Amino acid sequence: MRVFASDAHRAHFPAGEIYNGELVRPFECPERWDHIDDALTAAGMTERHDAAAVGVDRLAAVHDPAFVDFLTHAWDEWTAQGHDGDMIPTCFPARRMNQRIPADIDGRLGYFAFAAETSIMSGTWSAALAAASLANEAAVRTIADGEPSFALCRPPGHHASIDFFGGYCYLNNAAIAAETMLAEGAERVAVIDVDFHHGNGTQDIFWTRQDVFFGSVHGDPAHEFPHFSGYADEAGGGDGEGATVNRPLAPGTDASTWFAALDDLIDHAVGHGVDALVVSLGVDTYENDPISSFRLASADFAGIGERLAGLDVPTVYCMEGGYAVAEIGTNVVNVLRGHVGV
Ligand code: SP5
Ligand code: ZN
Repeated sequence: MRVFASDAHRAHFPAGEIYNGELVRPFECPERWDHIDDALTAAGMTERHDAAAVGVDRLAAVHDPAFVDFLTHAWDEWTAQGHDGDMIPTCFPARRMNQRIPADIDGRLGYFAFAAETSIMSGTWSAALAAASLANEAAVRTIADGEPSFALCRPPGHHASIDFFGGYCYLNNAAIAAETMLAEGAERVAVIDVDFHHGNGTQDIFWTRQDVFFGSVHGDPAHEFPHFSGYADEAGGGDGEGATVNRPLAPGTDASTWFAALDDLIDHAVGHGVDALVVSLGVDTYENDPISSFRLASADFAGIGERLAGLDVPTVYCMEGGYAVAEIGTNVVNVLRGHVGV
């Protein structure tokens, strides 16, 4: 397993997120990366590959240029207004409101956000761009030689869509990896999302496409974030009909039920035809995750890698969520070990 990682993530450490009515230190924090890095090293995965900055053409394959432009300049516009706290969106274009993009930075912030727990600070853009660059580079290298890669992306990406951010995500790293695999010669990519939360951004990006299959197993949106995406009847639209498969599961779901759903997703991906795989790897399905409700034990995580390796295609893992900080490294390494069979 080849590991792509960059210290650039450290520039992103917002002071707070709104959680249960309070401003708390964000669950998505730099120590998550450190614990994964340490566990990889302890497991003998000591080499780290960095990445050249991903080109604007690769970003544009996934994201609206106006959104990328917003993220690039948001902090400078904010500080030019004399604000010095982190940017937290507070006003959103709801049903029947005017969808025109405002001139004001507060208005633009709400326009391009779908959730208020995701702040923007001075180093957010550089960190998000570095994470996307790791995913892109991992995809290039894995298509070139077939060796599986792990992109230690932070911030994560699967909630970010064409033109909105949220759920701790700004650029959709996994979608960028999938597009790069296609650009490098893959013909049918599957994105399998095992994060506790539905990968609404990835689903939205590939909704009308047959060349990218999207399968996700996650907390039922009737009960869990992102609340407005991930129901079982969401199956793709237009030319993408049938190329999206969702398996929402009840709060408290145990490993045997969860793995049955994963096996089902894998069967659908194989049925669809797959020559390359991107895994949105969240380990917030862990039993002690502080914001999630599934019940996978640390040892269970190896089963994820074992099953996905069974697809036997070039594979890129992109890091998504997982907030039990002390155990996140063990859980991630168990997945990767399961994949390579050690
Ligand atoms: C990448 C990733 O894992 N992002 C997750 C972001 C979740 N942020 C909001 C969490 C709100 C939890 N509310 C739980 C409601 C259960 N009834
Ligand atoms: Zn998650």
